[in-house]
Amino acid sequence: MEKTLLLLKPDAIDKGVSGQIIDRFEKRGFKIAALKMVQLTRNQAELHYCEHTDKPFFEELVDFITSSPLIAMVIAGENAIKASRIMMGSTNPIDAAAGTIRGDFALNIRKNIIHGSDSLISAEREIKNFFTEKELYL
Ligand code: DGI
Repeated sequence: MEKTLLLLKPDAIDKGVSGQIIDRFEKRGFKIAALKMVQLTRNQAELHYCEHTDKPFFEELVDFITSSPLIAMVIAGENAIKASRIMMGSTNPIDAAAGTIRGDFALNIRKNIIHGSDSLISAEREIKNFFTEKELYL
C-alpha cells in the first residue's frame, strides 16, 4: 500500500475547511494511517522544504508554514501519491481546476491550503519528518 504525507496548512485551519478536505480523501477510499495537529519549528519546516532552500520565496514559505498549527496526516492506498496530487490541483490555485482542493479552497500561491508528497522518495523522507514508526497505523 502506498503512503503519502499530507499537510493541511495553517490557512486550511484558519478557514475551517480541514474536515471537508479530510472527507475528500476518505471518500476517495484512502485510509488514514496517522494524523496530528502540530505547529512546526523553523528547523522542521526548513527540513520539510529543503528542496526549496535556494528559492526566492523560501523564507516566506517557512514563515507561513510555522505561523500557526497545521494538520499533518499520512494516508495510505493505491497510487496515494499521484492520486492525492491530482486531487490537490496545481500549485498556483489560480491554475487549479474547479473540483480540486486548491481550485475550490484557495486563490493565492502563498496560501495554497495543502501539501502532498510528490514522489516515493519525498514521501518516505517527509513522513519521517513528522511521524515515528510507532505513530503509523497501517
Ligand atoms: O508541491 P507543491 O506544494 O504543489 O509545490 P512546490 O513543491 O513547487 O512548492 C512548495 C510550496 O512553495 C508551494 O506549495 C507554495 C510555495 N511556492 C511555490 N512556488 C512559489 C511559492 N510561493 C511563492 N510565494 N511564490 C512562488 O513562486
